[in-house]
Amino acid sequence: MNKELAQHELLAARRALYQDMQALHLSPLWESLHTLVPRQPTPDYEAALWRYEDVLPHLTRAGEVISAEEAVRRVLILENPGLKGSASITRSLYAGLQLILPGEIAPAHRHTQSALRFIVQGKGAYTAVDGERTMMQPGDFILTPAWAWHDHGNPGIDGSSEPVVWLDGLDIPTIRFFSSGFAENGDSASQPIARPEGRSFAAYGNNMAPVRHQHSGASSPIFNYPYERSREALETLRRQQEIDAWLGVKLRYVNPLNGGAPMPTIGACMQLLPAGFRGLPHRSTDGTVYSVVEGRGTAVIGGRRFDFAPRDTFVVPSWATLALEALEDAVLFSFSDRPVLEAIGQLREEFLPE
Ligand code: 1HN
Repeated sequence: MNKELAQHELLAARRALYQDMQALHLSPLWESLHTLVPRQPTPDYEAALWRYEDVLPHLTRAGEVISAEEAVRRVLILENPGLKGSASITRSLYAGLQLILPGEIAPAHRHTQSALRFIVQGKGAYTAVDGERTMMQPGDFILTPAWAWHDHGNPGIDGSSEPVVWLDGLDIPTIRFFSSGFAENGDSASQPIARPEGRSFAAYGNNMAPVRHQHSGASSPIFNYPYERSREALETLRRQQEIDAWLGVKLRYVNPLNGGAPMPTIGACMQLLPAGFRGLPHRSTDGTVYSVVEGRGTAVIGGRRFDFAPRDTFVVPSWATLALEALEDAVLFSFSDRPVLEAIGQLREEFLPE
């Protein structure tokens, strides 16, 4: 028998083996080893940008065709073009833009998925989390920790009211991965108020903590990190010339009780890029979602240019290089699964020379 024929028969025998194994749900590792253990991350989702200008008309139409009550949450999911049908913006995270119109209520419920809200437009809406309400202002970073009761409402302020839009970030795909999701609805649309507004921030938002009351739980006891404070911190630091060549001025939100991330599965940051900033490229294994608060500029993601403007959302995949450029002073909010990667020893980061 010649060598080629022998080879041909061997391949046929392999195919027959694979075929016969199928019914037993067995498959040969050696055919997929390299894909299973790549030399470096090969994310199956893409860099993408949603212009607020493009999304808003659809969100407005959604406001015309469905009430917040009927929808429960009136949200347009920002689905990664590489992950169609998955309701995911990265492999581990979900993002969506939520609209609540004047007078509407999004009813109380709770779930084991952790959520954040980043306020994009409008004033006069509140969110209630575990018995405490907070009014939401553009740029505020708000937490809904796992299993916390939460509802939203838009009563307006001083008789005037406007539509309010925010970016929701949830760890839905992570919880789906672990098949650990639970949810329940509240008894009433608005949960009972147990504490006056501002209690959590007064107790934990000033580099101090109550002496006798022990906060329990894996998430930060602060549930509204106001934009005013974050913006002022960035402004002070930039005036002192602490401009990082890769990140501009960048701060991460912390749980004041342990210095860690605000929630176990989601970390968040706010950064300022001074006008004219041309950042050096960097990459990390946490796929990251950005929301533009102020200023226009460009995110160069894996060599592709995405021009951004206020209220736009963009996503940077794991291990894709990101270089940020700002035409005007720009402020970017971002969130990612970084605390999970850190906890399991999977966070890698590189700051490249150019
Ligand atoms: C949710 O509870 C909210 O509370 C928003 O505003 C988006 C997406 C999926 C599941 C629950 C909210 C959500 C969500």
